[in-house]
Amino acid sequence: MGARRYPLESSPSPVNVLPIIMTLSRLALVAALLSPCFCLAQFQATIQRWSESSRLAPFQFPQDAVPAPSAKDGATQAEWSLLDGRIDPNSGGLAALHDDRLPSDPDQPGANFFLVPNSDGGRLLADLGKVKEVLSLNSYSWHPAERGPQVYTLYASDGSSDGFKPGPKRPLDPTTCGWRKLARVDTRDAEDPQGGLYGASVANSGKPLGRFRYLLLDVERTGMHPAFDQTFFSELDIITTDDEIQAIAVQEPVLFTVEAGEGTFEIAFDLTAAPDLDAWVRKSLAPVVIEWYPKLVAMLPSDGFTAPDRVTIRFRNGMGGTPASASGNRINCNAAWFRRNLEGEARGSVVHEMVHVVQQYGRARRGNPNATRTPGWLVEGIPDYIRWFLYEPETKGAEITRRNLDRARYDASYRVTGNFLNWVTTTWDPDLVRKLNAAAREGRYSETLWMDYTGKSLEDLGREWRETHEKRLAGNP
Ligand SMILES: [Ca+2]
Repeated sequence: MGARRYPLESSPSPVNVLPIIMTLSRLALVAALLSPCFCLAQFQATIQRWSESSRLAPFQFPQDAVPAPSAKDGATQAEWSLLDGRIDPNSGGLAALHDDRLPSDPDQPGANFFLVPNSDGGRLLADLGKVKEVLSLNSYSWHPAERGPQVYTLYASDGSSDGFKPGPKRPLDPTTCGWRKLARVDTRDAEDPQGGLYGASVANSGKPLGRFRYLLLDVERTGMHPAFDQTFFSELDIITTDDEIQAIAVQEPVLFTVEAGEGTFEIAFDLTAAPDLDAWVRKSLAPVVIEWYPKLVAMLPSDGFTAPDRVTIRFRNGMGGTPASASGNRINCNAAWFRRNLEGEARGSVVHEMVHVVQQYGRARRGNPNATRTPGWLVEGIPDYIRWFLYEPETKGAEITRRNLDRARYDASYRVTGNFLNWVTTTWDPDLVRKLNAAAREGRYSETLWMDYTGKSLEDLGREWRETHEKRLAGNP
């Protein structure tokens, strides 16, 4: 089994308050010193991140600078409440923060805590039930893109001081009502994309942070996306000297990794959920992927575009009726469906999903609000054209027959559109798919392109294509 780790950031990266102070202007510094609310964070946070594609033993960070998540820690039994903000109903709620369970997938809303889109974060309160000696607070998050990074300020209190307020809502500064500011955690960096596994640990070099009963997190949005930038918090641990913590059992992913394109690409097959498919993947699927991923990349170029060089093909349970899906550089394969179709459509479905990995049509809209949206029938038609007419033409899987002639519209998507694209390609423009793909990826798809490429409108092409099939089927009953 090949298995490799790719730490993006393996050394502790403390959030140091000093440089922040030094960048304040003189005026701001004076104002800050005059303000009774201004309070320096007392501790630094250690931050570690795994890139998305590593996904080896989730949340086990290099050299354990950030410890792996714990079970039966102080947070497990604490009483949690949300003082400000609204919990996203698609999330796992507050329970996901301290249930001693971890997501098994980079994009698993129900296994994380997060706030509603378009919101400015919120405040989380943990009541340990009594004053305990707190050693550290560790926060973990996991998301393929903008919802990975964490930004929050940590406060703590033993609840004993005069004027202590147990639930200070925004905009009240907790340090004015009996709280200490322990640290500010900000895992963002300039690197893009921001996806991955994040761990942050607020600790004091092995010594206690202090004796506290209450911990308060003022959580901010990450600012990485206009709406969807609320962190997917997977687990929060509060480590105290009272607790006999245990490790959360994490299954080591079973990975089989291959190189393609003379080392340009690396493709990892994640067989954790389907170790029984190991032999088939090695013998039957891997050779197809090694041959076809570089071919697809070469077939679908556009100016300045670099296709993902690391792809993960993961076999999963619980995908219902969906055979396979793709998101970013990840392909999910329905293990149950694959087991039934190993000698049938299994390999071709991976070819289809690999085309989606190369398409990356979402990119244009991220950088350009005026980018056009490519219609879904074409997004799905291109992979099926490549699959049925270039990868496995001998299977004749996208034929128009008497049975499906009634449904033969150019925009019927998947294999019907694939058949249409094949007809336009062979009849009018052999370079059609390459050009359509480049336009779609660059956010400039428009129906007029069909006229530009073939001299005929899309509707006319669709009608002629259908008539060709009608004539063929009439003359060949
Ligand atoms: Ca825990």
